[in-house]
Amino acid sequence: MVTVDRWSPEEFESRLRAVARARYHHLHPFNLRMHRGGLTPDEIRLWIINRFHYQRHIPVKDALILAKLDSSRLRRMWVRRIQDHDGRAEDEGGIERWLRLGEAAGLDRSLLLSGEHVPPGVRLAVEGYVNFCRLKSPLEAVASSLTEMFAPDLMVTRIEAFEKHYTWLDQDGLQYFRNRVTQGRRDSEEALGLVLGWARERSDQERAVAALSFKCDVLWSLLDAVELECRGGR
Ligand code: PQQ
Repeated sequence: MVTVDRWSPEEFESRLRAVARARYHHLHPFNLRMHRGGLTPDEIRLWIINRFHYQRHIPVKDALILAKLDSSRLRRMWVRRIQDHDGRAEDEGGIERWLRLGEAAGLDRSLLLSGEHVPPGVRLAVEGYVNFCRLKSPLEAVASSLTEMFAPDLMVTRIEAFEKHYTWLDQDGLQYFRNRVTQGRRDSEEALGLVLGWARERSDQERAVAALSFKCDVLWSLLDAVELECRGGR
């Protein structure tokens, strides 16, 4: 029987980072265009509407992960993510802050909440992520969140781009991104610790890398669908 050596923790972590470095959506043409100031106000609005569809499903997928965790310590850790998005009261949390981002861009919150203007490609990408977390092991579900290792730097780039190029948008609306810089760093450090500790075999490590790769595809496909909408849709 051939046994395959487990990667050292350093090798495993560097393989995870390499996947995200090469395939995360910071390289997507839509994001590159956003960062150099090339999006029209309507394209920014379309992106906000479509990304809201992603945002509103994050606490749903986190609840599915929560249900897989078998200790109070882990559930306490993970439930905080749901509170970060849903808030502890009606007018708090990331979802509320994203609705305010929409308002800062001149979009009524009822439009975002209606789910109108969300094309099939975005719906499928988001549903793919939620179902992945519903059906896969805790290791794979948590590993798929590790795109967040790269999200804080992207948020910083995005804030700078909005401050420079999209000054027509009320800058108070950027609070969502400002909060995510710290939340994303903390969330990804916690998730990385779990993934490094749980992956005991080389096959687990490979599954974790594949899960992260899948999540990069989700984010990439979402922006492909937004880009298609910008060009007039299907
Ligand atoms: N990813 C998660 C996750 O997988 O649990 C949660 C979030 C992300 C967020 O709350 C985000 O705001 C977020 N934002 C971006 C972005 O705007 O580029 C990316 C990601 C990500 O990498 O998955 C998340």
